[in-house]
Amino acid sequence: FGTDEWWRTAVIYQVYPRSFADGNGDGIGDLPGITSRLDHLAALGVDAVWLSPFYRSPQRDAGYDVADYRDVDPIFGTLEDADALIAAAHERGIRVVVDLVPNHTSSDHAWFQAALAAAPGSPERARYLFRDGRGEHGELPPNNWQSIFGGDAWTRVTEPDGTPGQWYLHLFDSSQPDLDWSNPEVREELEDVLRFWLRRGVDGFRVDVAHGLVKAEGLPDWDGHVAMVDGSDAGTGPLSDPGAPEDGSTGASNSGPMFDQEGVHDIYRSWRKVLDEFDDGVRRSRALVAEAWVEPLSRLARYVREDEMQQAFNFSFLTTRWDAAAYRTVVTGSLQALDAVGAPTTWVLSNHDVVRHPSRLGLADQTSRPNGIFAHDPQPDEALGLRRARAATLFTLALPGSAYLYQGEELGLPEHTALPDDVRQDPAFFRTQGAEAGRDGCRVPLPWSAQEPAFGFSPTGQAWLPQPTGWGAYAADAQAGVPGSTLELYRTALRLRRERRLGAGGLEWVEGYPETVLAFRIFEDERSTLVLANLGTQPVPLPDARVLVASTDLPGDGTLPPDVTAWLEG
Ligand code: ISL
Ligand code: CA
Repeated sequence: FGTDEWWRTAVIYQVYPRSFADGNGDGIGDLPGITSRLDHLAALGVDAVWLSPFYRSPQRDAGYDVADYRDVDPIFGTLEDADALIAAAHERGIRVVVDLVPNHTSSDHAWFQAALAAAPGSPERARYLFRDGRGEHGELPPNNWQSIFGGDAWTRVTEPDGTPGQWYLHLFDSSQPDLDWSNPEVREELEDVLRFWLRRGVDGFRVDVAHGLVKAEGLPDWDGHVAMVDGSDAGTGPLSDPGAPEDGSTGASNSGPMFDQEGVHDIYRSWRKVLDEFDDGVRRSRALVAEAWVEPLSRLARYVREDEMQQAFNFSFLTTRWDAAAYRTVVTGSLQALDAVGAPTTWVLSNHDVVRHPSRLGLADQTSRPNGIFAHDPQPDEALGLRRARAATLFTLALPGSAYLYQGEELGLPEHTALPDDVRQDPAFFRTQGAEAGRDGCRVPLPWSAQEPAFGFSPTGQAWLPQPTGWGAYAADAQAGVPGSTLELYRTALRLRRERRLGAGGLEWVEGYPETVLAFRIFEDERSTLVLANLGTQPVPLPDARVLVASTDLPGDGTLPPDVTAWLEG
């Protein structure tokens, strides 16, 4: 490891533990499974992994409902397995970022169980947001907030004496009670959790719902928009169209009294001090990355400061239409917003909450669902989607800053659009009464081998979600070493990105190409790389320069076909 600020240009690969690799054959991915597949990540050429939650949890929201922040859930393994994974990753020069879920605990957490057993007004209740209901008998929720997964954001408890009692706030599922971050005990406990994992050697934290921890004083009613996980709008009362932000960001942000309150920044400043305690001068800069659905990007940039977080996810590409002007706006807006605070931006095309980008980009109508979750109906054009996805990946990996990859995108995996309702597990699906397909379709267990049971995901052939037939064609062993495969494209792109230090480069737009072509140069040291992405419908002539890599085989007639990106010398 170098002593540099590694996160500035890092390619960070998201592992979703339950779907990555199953070591013990119960059909659920686990930590030993991840360790056994680290060579895949080393060969891919990523700088770090981000592990979605593997802590003790009833798994009602796939681990984003933590019952014990200091232990590994038995389905994923043990603390020793976590130590072994961290050590094995470090041996390969791969840093490890873990997920921290500070906005809410699981309702199974000892604190919440104690709160239920205690009286209103007790210190046990004061760690969460318990309030008396409105109405004559307290039968109405304390305010009108809606859960991001659908329905009221409040659930009423039965008091220990058997009478109907107070309500508690949950921005997500009712099994995810929100913590009260104005309580010093909550702050101390989570800082101690940071230290617990830092002592085990992690290199950083991805902070879940980073914009949500602090709520407006008095928890006032709100008649604005709540952008739901499905991209629809759960706003109560009169809706005003917020319009598309001018910097091209998602339009799917959360705003209102439950999000992006000034007080959150104070929390992250003290976290940063905790991380800096562990600055060893070798693996310097343990990093914090905010998952914050905040806009405009200038507002997001406020999470990324010298004394705060190093990164925030830039979700803009999740909602960008296949249109060169739209991408140009996002690139320019993102670089400007983050340059202003002296930090690199991040680029995200897929994650465990949104439709995989090969499917998203194959949809006829890409504008209707800002957060990318399918209704049951749309059927993407998978061939077109994959072609565009490869082009999108290639120009994204050339951009200055840090890039996040979601497991399976290096295999070109599409969304599983045909999961039967009775196997779905996402609470967002259940709480919307199945009106939306939910997020299971991007969480299907990975195919490692075309030949083995469960495509090599599990030694027994079990898989917690069924894999589509035909998944074998995407298997890692079917693509490794095959020229033109998506896996080889990713490997080549990451190798060139590292060799040519693209993430650290400066971007300059190149004139003289049609409007429908993204054309830019990345300058690094004395060299430059020309990137051309054809988002139009006609081939365009290529300049007379050596092609370093192209997202799809070039025809050899000196043109760049539609839906293809190429990197060229100079
Ligand atoms: O409201 C949103 C967008 O408008 C959501 O994207 C929301 O901010 C997001 O769903 C938060 O996601 C994270 O926390 C959730 C968990 O279910 C997700 O998997 C996780 O990524 C609750 O912990
Ligand atoms: Ca397992």
